[in-house]
Parts: sequence; C-alpha cells; structure tokens
Amino acid sequence: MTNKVLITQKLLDSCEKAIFEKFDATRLYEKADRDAFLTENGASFIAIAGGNVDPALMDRMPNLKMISNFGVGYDSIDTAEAKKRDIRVTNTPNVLNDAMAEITIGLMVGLARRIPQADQFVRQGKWPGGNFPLQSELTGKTVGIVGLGRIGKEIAERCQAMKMRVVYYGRRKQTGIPHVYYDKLVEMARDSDWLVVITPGGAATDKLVSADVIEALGKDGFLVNMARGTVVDEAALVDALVNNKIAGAALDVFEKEPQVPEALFGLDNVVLSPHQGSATHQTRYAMGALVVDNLSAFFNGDPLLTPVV
Ligand code: 8YV
Repeated sequence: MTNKVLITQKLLDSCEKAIFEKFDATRLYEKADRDAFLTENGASFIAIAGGNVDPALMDRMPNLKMISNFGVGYDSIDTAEAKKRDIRVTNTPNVLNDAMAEITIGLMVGLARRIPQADQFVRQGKWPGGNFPLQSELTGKTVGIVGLGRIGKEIAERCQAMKMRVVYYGRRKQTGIPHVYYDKLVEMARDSDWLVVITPGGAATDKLVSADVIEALGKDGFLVNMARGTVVDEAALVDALVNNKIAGAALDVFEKEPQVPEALFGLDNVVLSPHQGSATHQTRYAMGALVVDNLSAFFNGDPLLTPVV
C-alpha cells in the first residue's frame, strides 16, 4: 500500500511539515482546479488529513481508507457515510480540554466584568470623567453546562473554582457526577444564570438552544457558545440580544464562520471571539501531533489512537 495523503484544509505548519516528511502528501486546498485534480488523481490517495469530507469527495477517492481530522469536532465529516464505506475516522480529543476550558472562563469573566468595554473606557480617556459602571460577577451564580463531556467537565471544574453552582444537561444522566442533571434544556435554562454550550455540532444538536431555551434563560441570563454555531438558533439569539431579552452572550463560534451577524457588532452586551477555543501554540501543536500519529498508526497497521469510526 502506498502512503499517499491528501490534505483538505490548511493545517498547522508543524503538522503539515510532519505529514510531508512522513508520507507522500499533497495539498488539495492549494489546487486551483480541485475537480480536475481529483478526476486525475483522486483514486491514488489512501488517507485524508483534515476535515470537510462529504460523500461527493469520498466518491472521487475510491481507495480512501482513513480520515485524520484536525479537531475534536468532526461535524464537517460525514461519519455515517465513512462507516458504510469502511473508511476509518480519527479526531483530536483531550489535548485541547484545558485550552478550551481556560478561554471559556476568560470569556465569562470578560462578559460579566465587561473587560473589553473597560479597556476601551481607559484608552479613550474617559476615566477622569467618572468611574466605569459597576458590573456583575460569577460568584454564587448557577451555570448550566450543555454537554458535560471531556471539555464540559474541565469547564465545570473551573466554574466551581469561581464559586459557581454547576448543573448540566445532556442526553443522559451520568453516573458519579455530583452536579444536578436536567433532562429538559428549557428547564435548566430557566434555573440557570449562565448557560455554557459545549456539546458536539452536527444534525443531532442543530438549534438545540432554541428560541424557547433562550427565552427561558431570561433577561438576567448569559449565554456562552464554545461548541458550534449550529447548536444555537442564531437568529433567535441575535433577536434576544438586540431586544435585551437576555443579559448578554460570549460567542466563540457562529453559524457561517468567518461571517458574523453584523447586528452583533454594535451591541454592548456581547463579547465576540473568532473561533479560538483551542488556538494556543501548545494545544494546536499537540492536536497536529495527534493527526500525524493517527496517520502513522494507520499506515503501520497499528490500532488508531483516537478513532471515532
Ligand atoms: C479548531 C475545533 O478550531 O477541535 C475542534 O473541534 O473547533 C477547534 O479546535 C478546528 O478544529 C481547527 O480547524
């Protein structure tokens, strides 16, 4: 078997470098005419590094046996179709848990204590004219975590360090978890001061945070989305923020990245972040290494390190 790898999206430099050193690699994303390239060469590739793999791309790559995704979320890969075709899929879990949890707390504090606005207040020379308005704080508040998975648990631990009460919503109650479980998201939203969304994206969670959930969170509630833009009904969220139906939102992800609803730009009750949950040197390096290690395991015939299919 050859070790031809097709890179479907721009990856971290160190990751691409290692892929080129270890395998016979090609960057699909650089090809001016991808269609023509795939017609001529698609059948020669055994593996993909990166995401954005739909059945149409699989059709063009009849010998594809493995997809090594850069990211814990693999909603850009049709895994059901991959399974049908005996294509293995791996992701990059765990190595990003701490970075994700860290920025989640940062965005929460930024939103509650209005750090971006306070910075502007000082820079714009407004301080001598009077003090910055008082803010809210996390201490003593209830945070509802939507998706208490590996990252969710790290966020929960840090929220407890902020002296918050943690509750959670998920498909099922987990054993050995001390936090109160809700099987209805609307009810958890009603009982929470903060809602932190950190559940996988994809069809199963599409608009899970619906207009009803946002309404239940209420005018004193804050929403934080660290998952995927698709998990929240973005139009309903924008409406709630514009009309002060909730207190505020911190958003790291959006429905149509890198496009962000312009209606958010002028709002004072939002903190916006360009999908940078895992974007630190050390975490992205570790994610890249895992992408490469999964490819190596596959080509060596060893068990995959972090398979999802
Ligand atoms: C990355 C992510 O932004 O891991 C994920 O699922 O969303 C992020 O860590 C993304 O995968 C980089 O392409």
